[in-house]
Amino acid sequence: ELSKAVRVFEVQTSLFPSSSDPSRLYLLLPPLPLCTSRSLTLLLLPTYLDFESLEKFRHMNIWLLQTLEVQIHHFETRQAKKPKNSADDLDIFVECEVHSDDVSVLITSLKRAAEDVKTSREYKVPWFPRKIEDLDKCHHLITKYDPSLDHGHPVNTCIIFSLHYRGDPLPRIEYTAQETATWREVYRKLSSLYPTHACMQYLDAFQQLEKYCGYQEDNIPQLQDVSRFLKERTGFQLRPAAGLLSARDFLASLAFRVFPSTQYIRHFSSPMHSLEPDCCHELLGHVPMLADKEFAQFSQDIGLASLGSSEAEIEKLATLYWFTVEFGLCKQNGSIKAYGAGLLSSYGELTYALSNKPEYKPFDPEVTAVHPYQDQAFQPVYFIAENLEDAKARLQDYAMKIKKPFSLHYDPFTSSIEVMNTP
Ligand code: HBI
Ligand code: FE
Repeated sequence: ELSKAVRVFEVQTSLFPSSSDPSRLYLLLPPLPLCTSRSLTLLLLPTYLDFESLEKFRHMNIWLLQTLEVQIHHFETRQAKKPKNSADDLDIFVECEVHSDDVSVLITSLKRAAEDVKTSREYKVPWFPRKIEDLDKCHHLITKYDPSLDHGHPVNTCIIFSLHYRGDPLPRIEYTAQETATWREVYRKLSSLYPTHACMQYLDAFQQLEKYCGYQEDNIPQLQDVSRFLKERTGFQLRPAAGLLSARDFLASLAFRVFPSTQYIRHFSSPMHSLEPDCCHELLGHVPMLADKEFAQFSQDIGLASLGSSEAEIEKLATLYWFTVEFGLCKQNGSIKAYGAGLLSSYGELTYALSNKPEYKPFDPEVTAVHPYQDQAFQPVYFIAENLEDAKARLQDYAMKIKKPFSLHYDPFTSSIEVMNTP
């Protein structure tokens, strides 16, 4: 009976972006005799096996722990999926981390130790951050700013700072008179539209930001103050970004209620237009909405859905993000209002979006996620949500249908992701 204990391994590998990074490995061991999970560690495991298996296991352990420098992250017993003879059969589930280069060595070796090693169900899950500090490893710019191209420009310091950012306090920037003048122009024009065009969640937060966070036409609010404000409201915090991040990296931040924000301001020659995000867009577009509980949850949910998802899924989630967080409209008291940041930070498009000229469709994640979008001109179509709660519920339904070999749980106390494997 017992000698058959080490029979099947199911191996899942989770690939990290570069081969020098560790890979996570999930070993699902087959049913073993009943034992309490508390008494179990991989090193104790051999005591539950017969001599032969014990030897195999001992070798494997020494080898796992010393030769390959495997780190055991998690160990648990769970009810066997298909109990064969005994109702007490348990699966032993081990999660460990090993260098990518060693994965094949490990699998070969498991094959020697076990009767059957299934690698047919091998999942290649893209690496994703599990705790907030991991975001340092994945803030890759897709448009790399080259400081040597643009010396005396005042935005240099913030950009260089963001490139080296490692979770330090957000820097306070002394903006130039010219930058403040650009902000003033944008602020004046946009705030004249808000009462009629922005949703009530936005208006509420905007009022608060004027009261507590230095939102005024003659002052560019400091990200540090804004971040503290958001943290109190919804737990969201800002993190400096030097420019456009990849969709995967950007969305991953949202999973931790971290919003990557640029800190430089658009060029004064075109105050009403900026193709790249700048702090007018972040502060006037995104920040007020992130102060709303429902919207904050919606944003985090898109982020959580992105973790470990395939490229194709990321593309869809980025599209959903685009038509909601950036260009979303919602119904409110019988009229249509804007909640998307791309709209709320663009005088021209905000007017256009609510002009009855564009095409409107109801927000439906399945449809929205695959709709082509425009990043060089006004959107061809806008999606209207019934309200933010409804958008959130629909998004959650959508996210549940994304196929992954594990389920994720966000632990707000530690700001980390718990991964529950569902092999
Ligand atoms: N990066 N800094 C920054 N700001 C964004 O709004 C942003 C990004 N990268 C990707 C991105 N938005 C879009 O792809 C979203 O649809 C995810
Ligand atoms: Fe944006």
